[in-house]
Amino acid sequence: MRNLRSIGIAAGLALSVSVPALNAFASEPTVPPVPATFPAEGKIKYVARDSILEFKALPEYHEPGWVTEKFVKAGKLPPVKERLPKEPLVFKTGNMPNGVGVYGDTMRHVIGGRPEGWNYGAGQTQGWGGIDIGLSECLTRTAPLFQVEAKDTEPLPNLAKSWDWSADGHKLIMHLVEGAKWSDGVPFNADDVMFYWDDEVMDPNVSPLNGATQETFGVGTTLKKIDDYTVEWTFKDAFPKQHLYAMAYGTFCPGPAHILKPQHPKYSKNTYDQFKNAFPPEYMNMPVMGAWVPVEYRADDIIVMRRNPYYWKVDEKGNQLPYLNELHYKLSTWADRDVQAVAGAGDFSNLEQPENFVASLKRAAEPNAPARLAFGPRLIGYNLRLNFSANGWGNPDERGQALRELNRNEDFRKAVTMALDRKALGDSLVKGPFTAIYPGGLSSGTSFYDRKSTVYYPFDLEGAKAELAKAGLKDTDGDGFVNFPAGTAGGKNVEIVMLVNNDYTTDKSLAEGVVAQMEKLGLRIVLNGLNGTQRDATQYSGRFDWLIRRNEQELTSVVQNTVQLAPVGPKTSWDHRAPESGEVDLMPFEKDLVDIVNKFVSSADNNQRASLMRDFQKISTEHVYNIGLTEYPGALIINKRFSNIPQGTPIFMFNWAEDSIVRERVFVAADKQAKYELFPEELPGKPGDKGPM
Ligand code: BQZ
Ligand code: CA
Repeated sequence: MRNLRSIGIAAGLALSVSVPALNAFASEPTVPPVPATFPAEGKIKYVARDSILEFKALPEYHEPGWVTEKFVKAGKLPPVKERLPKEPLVFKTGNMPNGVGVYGDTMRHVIGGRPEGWNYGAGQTQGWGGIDIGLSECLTRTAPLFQVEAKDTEPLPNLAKSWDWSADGHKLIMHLVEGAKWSDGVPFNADDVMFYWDDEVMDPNVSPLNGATQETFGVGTTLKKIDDYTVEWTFKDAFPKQHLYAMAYGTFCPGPAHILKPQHPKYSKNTYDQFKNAFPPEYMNMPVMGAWVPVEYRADDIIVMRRNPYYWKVDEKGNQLPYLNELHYKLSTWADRDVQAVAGAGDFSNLEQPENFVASLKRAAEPNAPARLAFGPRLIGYNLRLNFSANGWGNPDERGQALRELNRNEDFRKAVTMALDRKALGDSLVKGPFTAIYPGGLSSGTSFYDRKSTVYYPFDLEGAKAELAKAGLKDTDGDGFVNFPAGTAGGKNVEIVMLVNNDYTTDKSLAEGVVAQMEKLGLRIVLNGLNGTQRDATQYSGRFDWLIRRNEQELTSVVQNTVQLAPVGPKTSWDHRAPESGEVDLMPFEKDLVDIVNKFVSSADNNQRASLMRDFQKISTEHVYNIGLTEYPGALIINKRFSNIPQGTPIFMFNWAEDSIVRERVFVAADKQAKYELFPEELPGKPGDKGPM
């Protein structure tokens, strides 16, 4: 019989040596628990894609009476028929929940952002919350597709009224709406499309808001003008239908070339900075293709928009849209948007901060509540993202560089993810069935989600500490925080700067939760809280170690902003971009993710696409590519006086609800109209003029 003692010692040694290892796998990687159900109301009524809109000429057109009386008869505007395209975009009555509407009234938005200026194409924000969505009309439109079954969906026509693929699928001929005009009466045509493409997307010195680059539309893609109303895309892949989604909001919404071009450095003595800032918030009546035009701006108070007399969309009776004459954007906070909406002082909110769930639900449940509140799917999620660039993006100092090397160390990332108590994080926002364990990767609310393909490293603090030790970090000076190895960053405590958006209570709550939980692991986190605009600028320049960011469309719809799933190009990822060299230093598993995304984008086979996304989910969660914190449902809050709000509209999927409810066909019945208009019977003035006319 073998010497019992030696077995004992060996076993003992084995036990002692492998204790951390044993602990590390005390919690085997698994799949996330099935999330609790919650009171989601408003089942979506699914419709066929072509039942929503079409382009066609109608026998007659109409406009609000006061426009005819005060503007057309006074010779200030041509007759409405001349202000419309040959074949305007016609919203079909069958898809309008309450049918053809009437003119009048206002929608009062409240937003937490602030306008930098009107140069969307050069990367200026107008304050979010639906402003840029309303101003920007894009080649295609996807937000209303939430009501179309995933299998037969394809982006809707918009500024591009139709498109044809070449036989080999490498070319796409796109036909633009003919005869549409900017809100100042100047024709819209291919020159606007080409200015956006050549002088904003393709110009490396210009970064449009929402970050479109050449790779957004496929590596190597080109675009050229054929004639005033035709442009031609050329793609490396055959039939990459996916790119039609990238031609929707956020990434292909051309600005007015006749106003922008003269300020662009290629055509003027302006610097790129002067170009970007050529249209400050005070510049009124910026020409738009959208339904409303900015006519009044009072800093930290309000932006007022008036109906665009050249808007190129009508209802089936020929009534020129929009029905609503005026839009307000009260410049407040995101949390106040919820409060004002449920109280009836504002008209709209995406309830997306769980801290406000209970109070909002209570108020909306009262018999005389002014607003409807309806929860949608679990599509609001947060991720902790690590800066993976070790070749210079953001010019890190020695400490920052050492951190990025750590971020690239899988043992380090496993330590972080296993030290997160996601249940506690969710409960810190709101108790109840709303929040769910979210390991990272695709949102559980998207049709591409597959729980079995999602690797979840459960909360296990001891196991996490073992992983941290494996990553070579020890607390060498006994103060409770691990140190860099001697010779790296002076062997000082590892100190991680985490970038957070100060505009949201939720972002700050989660950040504080992460700081506290990382402290138990022995990692010292320092918060860098900035407002949304500064956070974006800091993030896009790579000046961060870690980042807490709410999920965007690539994780909630997959088909929108798809290239943001992985570093497909030098500037497509949220947390891994190229330095000046243009090279992204991809880690091996990232190369696999990039391959998968490129294959997904160039595939038209739905089964293959679903399988590719399962592969993506497996690889990205197994390698802890992004570290999920929590996810939960949002609720749409809309004042009850509005009609034509599609039932079950999600606050966020292909885009935000400001787009999905199709505001241009929302109306208020005559007997419910309120007197909120600040500029009744007035229209936008000339570009740059003060106020409406
Ligand atoms: C919705 C949205 C409309 C941006 C913004 C803001 C920016 C981000 C994000 C959301 C706000 C509202 O989100 O929170 O409910 O109204 O505007 O655009 O968070 O800071 O950069 O991606 O969409
Ligand atoms: Ca220490």
